[in-house]
Amino acid sequence: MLPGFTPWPEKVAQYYRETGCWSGETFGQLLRRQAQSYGEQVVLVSGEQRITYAQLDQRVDRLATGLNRLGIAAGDRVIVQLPNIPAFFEVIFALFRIGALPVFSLPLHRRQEVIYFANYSEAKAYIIPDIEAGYDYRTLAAEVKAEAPGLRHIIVAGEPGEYMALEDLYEDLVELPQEPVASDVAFLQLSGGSTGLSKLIPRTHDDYMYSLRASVEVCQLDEHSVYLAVLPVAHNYPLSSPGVLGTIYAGGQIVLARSGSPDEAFALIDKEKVTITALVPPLALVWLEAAVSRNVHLDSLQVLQVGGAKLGAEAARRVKPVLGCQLQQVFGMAEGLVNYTRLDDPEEIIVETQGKPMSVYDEIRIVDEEDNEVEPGTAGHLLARGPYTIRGYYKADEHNARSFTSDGFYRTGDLARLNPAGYLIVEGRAKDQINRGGDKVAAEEVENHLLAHPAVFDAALVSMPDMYLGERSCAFIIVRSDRTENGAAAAPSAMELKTFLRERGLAAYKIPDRIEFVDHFPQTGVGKVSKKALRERIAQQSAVR
Ligand code: OOB
Repeated sequence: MLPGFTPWPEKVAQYYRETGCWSGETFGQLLRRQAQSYGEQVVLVSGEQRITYAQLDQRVDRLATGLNRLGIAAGDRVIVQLPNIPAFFEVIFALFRIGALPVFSLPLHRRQEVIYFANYSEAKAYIIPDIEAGYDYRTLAAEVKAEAPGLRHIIVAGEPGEYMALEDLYEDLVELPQEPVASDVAFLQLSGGSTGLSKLIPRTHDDYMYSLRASVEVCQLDEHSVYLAVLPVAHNYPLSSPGVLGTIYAGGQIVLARSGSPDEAFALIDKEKVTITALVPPLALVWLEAAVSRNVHLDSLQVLQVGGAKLGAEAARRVKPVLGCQLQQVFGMAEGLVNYTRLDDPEEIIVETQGKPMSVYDEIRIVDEEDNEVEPGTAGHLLARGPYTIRGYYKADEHNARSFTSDGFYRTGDLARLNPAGYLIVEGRAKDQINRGGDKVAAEEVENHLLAHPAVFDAALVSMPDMYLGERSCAFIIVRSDRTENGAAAAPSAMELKTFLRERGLAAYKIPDRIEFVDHFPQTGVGKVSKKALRERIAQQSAVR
């Protein structure tokens, strides 16, 4: 078993097996099975390229052979930072087949994030594209390699430069080592981070496969489904809710988009007869605007999923009349629990709630500060436990003690209430995180980077309301007194601080949208920084402007 992984207690695991939640199938086996059932059907469409299930299965075997020959073996961790291209699928399934673990990094991650994941996971290899969206990942890899001594291989999907070409690793299949078992950890997914840096989330074949099966059922996917992948596929939502892996589970077809722009997406929906896609709320707003102004109807589209952040009821109400498809709200987390509104739910439920747990085996509780259940219908802290919700982060004992109850419930950090029909309404957040239109920013992480600036005495990052993204971030800064006394020249400007963070190699979505200089922070009764007061202050200030 992977060191640093917290398994489900044996009795619980047995129960999930007996009830059939955990089927014992691995991802490597799933692809093999689908290649047998749907061999000649197209699984991936990327530009002009069309790849069938049988072709994908063969390419995966050949890549697994090459990766294995390179020395990547069962249990090894490999950072995968690939955009929505076929190589993403070949790489992850090849790793699954040899029992190596993808560590999912998002395309927007930069030096800080990748170095941290590489060292935290003790990754042996790092797989990148050459240039994507104008950014050269080989330059990033050089910087990462210098700070992550454990990285032995850098593999490039595309022009390799000084590194190794992924294409050269496809070899004739020789015998592969024994495949992993379904109770093994299949990969490490990223958390949004609530205190400090993101934690890694170990997901097993068993638990993740179950989440696919339940998602496919709720979302009614089958072999005729065509899923458009707009969001970066490494994220849990487009990966598995039901996402690209759910589509493979159902025998359907995946259409890969490189961006979420209506120009690209609408054309793909029309051309490939897409039936379902998934967006975050800001993108859904852009699509609604674009559909109205261009007077387009996305005829084949049956379901538009929106999740990752809260969708306003007003926007939710417009989806069906404007786009002509059913809206499905998705409230999930990489740690496990996923809630969906059902496709046949009444309009009010679909528009006003964030759905209900996808499985009857999900257990949720809404509690107060003392972990006592609140009165039905009142808001409280959402706790979750179940067959696909983790029991601990990877190698994070101290953090785990705070993030899980003694009886194994995950503390989601979300504030929610239940309506009488058992649907969740997200009311806010207790965790110190900013949800920037679906991109999660851990306040403490950004504060620590700000504190590294010689002129910064203290920093507090909070959310401020934003019409488009839902929330943006605002950093309140106290400048060192010697700086302010020495005159304006010595105190940094907001622009300088942003540049400082960017040059440190922090993902762009974590750079504060706004910076406010203050003399002191408001305090809570016990002398902590009152982020609530700071949030109220910036909300008022931005409303005045
Ligand atoms: C998804 O996963 P993560 O891990 O990036 O973020 C999880 C957090 C939740 O705890 C919650 O705070 C927020 O994102 N969230 C929502 C939401 N969906 C996610 N808040 C309000 N309304 C929603 N509909 O974001 C994710 C994973 C799987 C499926 C969907 C989303």
